[in-house]
Amino acid sequence: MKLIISIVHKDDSDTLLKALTDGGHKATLVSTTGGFLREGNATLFVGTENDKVDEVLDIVRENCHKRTRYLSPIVPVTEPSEFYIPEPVELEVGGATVFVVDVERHERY
Ligand code: 2BA
Repeated sequence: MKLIISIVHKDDSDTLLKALTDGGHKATLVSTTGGFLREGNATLFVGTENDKVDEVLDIVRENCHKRTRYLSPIVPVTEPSEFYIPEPVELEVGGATVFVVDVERHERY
């Protein structure tokens, strides 16, 4: 058995959750925060049999989209602001950051 942990953009999370459950997969959605942007994202946990992993990854790939984010750098306090015009930095975020982890044991009580 595997645990598939997918970190996705929060705007994709409801569609992805629906696609997973419509496909017969069990899933848990958690609201999370990215450490770099400090913005809300979403993490989905799917526990599944080994032979279903590719099917789950296909659903994640089909329902998550890459986005471009522009980050405004903080003006250094040492720079006189009239001489320093900060250029926004372009970042490509998502579609999905996925970890596939071996499950040692799974119990339901
Ligand atoms: P954040 O940490 O907020 O990162 C958002 C985006 O910022 C990243 O997109 C990447 O494009 C950029 N970024 C992150 N750290 C950076 C750095 N040190 N220098 C320059 N740019 C950086 P993604 O790579 O698509 O990641 C999206 C979200 O997935 C991340 O949000 C984080 O919540 C999670 N994530 C990504 N890699 C991870 C990892 N190895 N472990 C745990 N979570 C991860």
